Amino acid sequence: MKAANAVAKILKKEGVEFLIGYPVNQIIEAAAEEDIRTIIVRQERVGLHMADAVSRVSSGQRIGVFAMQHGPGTENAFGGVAQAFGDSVPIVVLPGGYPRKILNITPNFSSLLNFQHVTKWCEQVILPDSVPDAMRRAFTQVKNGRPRPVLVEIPVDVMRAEVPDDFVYTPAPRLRVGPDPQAVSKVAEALVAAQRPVIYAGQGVHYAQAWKQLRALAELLEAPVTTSLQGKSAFPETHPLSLGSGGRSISKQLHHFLNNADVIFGIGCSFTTTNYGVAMPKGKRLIHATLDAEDINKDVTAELALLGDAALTLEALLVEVKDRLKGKPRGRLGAVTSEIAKLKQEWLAQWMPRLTQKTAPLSPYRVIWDLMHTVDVANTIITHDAGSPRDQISPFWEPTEPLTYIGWGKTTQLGYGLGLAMGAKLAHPDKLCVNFWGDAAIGFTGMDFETAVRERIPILSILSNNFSMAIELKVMKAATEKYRSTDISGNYADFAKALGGYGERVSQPDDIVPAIRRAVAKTREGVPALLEFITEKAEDFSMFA
Ligand SMILES: Cc1ncc(C[n+]2csc(CCOP(=O)(O)OP(=O)(O)O)c2C)c(N)n1
Ligand SMILES: [Mg+2]
Repeated sequence: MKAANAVAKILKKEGVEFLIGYPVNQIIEAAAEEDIRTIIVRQERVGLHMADAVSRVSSGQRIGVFAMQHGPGTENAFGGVAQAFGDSVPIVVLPGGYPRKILNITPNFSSLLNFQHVTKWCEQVILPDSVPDAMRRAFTQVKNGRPRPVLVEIPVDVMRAEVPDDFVYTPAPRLRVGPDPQAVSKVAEALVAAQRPVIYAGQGVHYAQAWKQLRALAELLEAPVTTSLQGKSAFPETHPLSLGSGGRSISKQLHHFLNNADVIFGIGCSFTTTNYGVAMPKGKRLIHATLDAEDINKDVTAELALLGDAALTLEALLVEVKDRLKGKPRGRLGAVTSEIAKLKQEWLAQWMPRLTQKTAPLSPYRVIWDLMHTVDVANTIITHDAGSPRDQISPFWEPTEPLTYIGWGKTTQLGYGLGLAMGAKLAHPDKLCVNFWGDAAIGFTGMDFETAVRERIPILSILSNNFSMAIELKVMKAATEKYRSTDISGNYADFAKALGGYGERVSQPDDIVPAIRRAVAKTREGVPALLEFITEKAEDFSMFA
């Protein structure tokens, strides 16, 4: 058989249900022959974002796969792979390569050379017979260790070359590594001794599906829990021990508890320094549990550390902590939860005028608040975008179920949210999948709303249209005043309709909820919907100096 067909057979064996791609790449046709649904996007970046979400919302149990052509397709895909690398998402990328006689000859784009720094595994296949080996290596890497993209570049003439029909392919295993028992004892001791511990959960908890264990440890220690943006929804934010998630903007209770903590225990997180994550206050004792030694002592110094899968780590800690507590509760639950509740109430009271504001143009906070109180949050997967929408929604959206919020921001490409919502919908057709974005963000990837229509991926897109790059106003004062450099324009409800979807422009506060209901109903009929809310150029965020 041809090498491209061998790849498709391997994808099938690996349980891949859809191949997202953009022509020309022979694997697309070969996948269709294998009854793997092929989904064609409008540009490579969005397809990668979709594959990314498939992996994210399934804890990497399903791996998103994307294929594109050599040269332009591969060049244009760079952003999508880089975003997945930045946010540590396991995807398989299958670019074509230039024919072998001009492969790696200037000016031809080489995936092997150019994707080295945004993948954890990057291979170029020269011999047709090696295609199954390369795929085995790629799937083994993507299913194990730190989640990150892998890439196999197959030159077009190799794709067409014959490989033996009788190759044997066994799906790659998923292997877990557990922490050093002696280190676990030390950490358990430190956690039990801590007076004001805070647990900081990253997306490692999602990938290990360790939500129950996280909750058990928090309840056992009577310790409050926050998450990174990527880890958001790893702990129910309606739980009395929840501080809400980290991010650029955060809740008052999170700010207060982090600053007053004696020990911060990071589980399944990188503690990476980023604008879109809460910075750990100076002078705290940090305990760092993660899968990847690369992150230990990278941006913060860890007093103690554990290496291993988050579920195995938490399970080991639960045994040791229980052993030390000997059935006696710490006795601080009431005090801790009432302190959280008091701060939360103060914080919400401060924001309530914005969250319920009755003005036009609309307060984006009102849109978020009404959305959260209109949809079924437990059965909704929502993501933000770059720009103000992320910083507006992340502190206020309260996920109750795991993997119902896709948070991101190690790199923050405008327009990422649309593909994420579409990928989430592919993986969970039963859930309402929403992206909340601004009018600059839609400028990057908006055309792929047509993909949602054509491929029957009925997402709900919530657009905050303030006719501006509002988040840049403060840093572009002269450019705005002299040249209107932050102004942008468009009628995106009409745009959605023109592409065959449902579109509605909403400018009055009383229309927000009815419009959301109509749009959700449309998604249930299989029609993607875009609600364009005409919003103010808000510049207030829940940020603490
Ligand atoms: C690809 C890319 N280029 C540039 C940026 C920098 N950036 C972040 S937000 C933003 C403007 C956001 O405007 P909009 O989406 O309209 O949201 P608003 O702040 O107006 O609500 C820019 C230019 C980015 N995040 N991604
Ligand atoms: Mg805007």
